[in-house]
This record gives sequence, structure tokens and C-alpha cells, in this order.
Amino acid sequence: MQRQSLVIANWKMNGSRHLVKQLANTLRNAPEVLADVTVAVCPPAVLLAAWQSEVFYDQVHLGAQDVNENASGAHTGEHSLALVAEAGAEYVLIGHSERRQFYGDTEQRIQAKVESALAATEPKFKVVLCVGESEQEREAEQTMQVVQAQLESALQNVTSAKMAQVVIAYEPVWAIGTGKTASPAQAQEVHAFIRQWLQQKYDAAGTSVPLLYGGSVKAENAETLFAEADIDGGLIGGASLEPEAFLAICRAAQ
Ligand code: G2H
Repeated sequence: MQRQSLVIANWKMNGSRHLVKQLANTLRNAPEVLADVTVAVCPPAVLLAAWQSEVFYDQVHLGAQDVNENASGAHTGEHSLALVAEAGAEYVLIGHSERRQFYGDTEQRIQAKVESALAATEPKFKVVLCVGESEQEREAEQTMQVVQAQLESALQNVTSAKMAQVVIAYEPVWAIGTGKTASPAQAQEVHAFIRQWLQQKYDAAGTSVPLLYGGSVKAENAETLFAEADIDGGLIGGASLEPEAFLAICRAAQ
């Protein structure tokens, strides 16, 4: 089945208003790429508004890097779905390994965030669920087990109908920001496993879910990764801070 390619920039705690303008201009000048590839940018939440005044909504989408599972209330420093929606976000990353490791995103919280995001109606968010194993887990040959457990937990109450709003990003923790990229074959092996798991649980709806690879994707390795059958695009950290490199990655997804 033909799935639309998707490339998402994850700026993490980087960027500036200046970079918003630079990347927006670079993308604006490449309409032929944006016509073929769905592109979304997840800046720090405080830069969403700056992006909002730049985009060209039908061409570049916005996303939040995380969201609180509660609708509102006394949660100092957190952002609700309604707040990020008001700032233009249509996508939300959930369960990024940095949040799992350092900011208290347990499996239970990730499940709650996924369910809150999928329950929202204005807008109907696209949830980008991040999964992936640590170096130790890979060495112990537990990759598939770990990934399966993360999927099972986060998606336990998610119905087939809701899967139209879900994207899965496979990000091996050992490849994140380390310069070590999974080889196309290593990434494809896990993506094929995820696809099979999705199809078993969701039938046809599982076939339509875009699967992104993330972890030190660069202009130089994007094309071979995206050429794999079950890799539909990428979640790009470091390289998304360099407009030309990010555009080259988007081109590789065409
Ligand atoms: C993985 C990725 C983006 P980087 O975290 O989510 O970052 O491309 O810097 O490894």
C-alpha cells in the first residue's frame, strides 16, 4: 500500500525566532518537495507562535514535542493539548526516549497522554508515538520484546478507527544524537516487526500507519533509510536545525 512520506523536525530544546524564519524560507522555496512529502516541525512550544505566523498551513504542519495528559490545572511548566492547539500544533510527539529517560514519562503516563491526545477533537491530533530500545537491550537481543511492550502498553485502548491519527517513530536510543545510525537493514527489521504487530492488532488500519525512523538521520544517510519498504519517513533532531540539511532529508523522502 502506498503511504504518504512524512518527515518531522524535532528541534528539542534548540532553535530561535531567527531559525524559524530561516527554515520557513528554505521550505517555502521548495514547493515541489512539500507537494510530495508531508512535513511537520516540532519546535519548543514557545516558538510555535513564531512558526504560526510563517506557515503556509496546507504545506508545513506544526507539532508539540510533548503534552500534558490533563486538560488544565495546576501543572506548572506543562502544556495542555488545548494550548498547543491554539498555537497551531496538529501533531504531538509522545514518549520520546528523552522524556522516558529524564522527565518521568512512564508507560502509564505515555498511555494517558496518547489517549488524551486521541480523544481531542479540535483539532484531531496526529499522535507520534516514539518507541525504541537502549543499547543494553539491543545487546541482550531484547529489541523486539521492548518495542512490542511499548506498543502494547501505549496503544492498549486505542481502536482501529483511531489508528488513522497515529504515527509510530522507531528511535533506537543508542542512535539518538550519538552519530550512530541504525543501518537501513537494522531499522527495516524493526519496522517490519512493528508493521506486522500493527496489522495483527488492527488489520487494514495497521497497514496505513506511517512508520518513521529517528536517530542521527542526516542528509547523507536519509535516502538509503527511506528506501526500505517499511520506512515511511523520519523524525529528525540535530539535522533539522540546519535548513539545507533538513530540506535534503525531505527531498530524500520524495
Ligand atoms: C532522535 C532524533 C529526533 P537526532 O531523538 O527525535 O534526534 O536526529 O538528533 O538523533
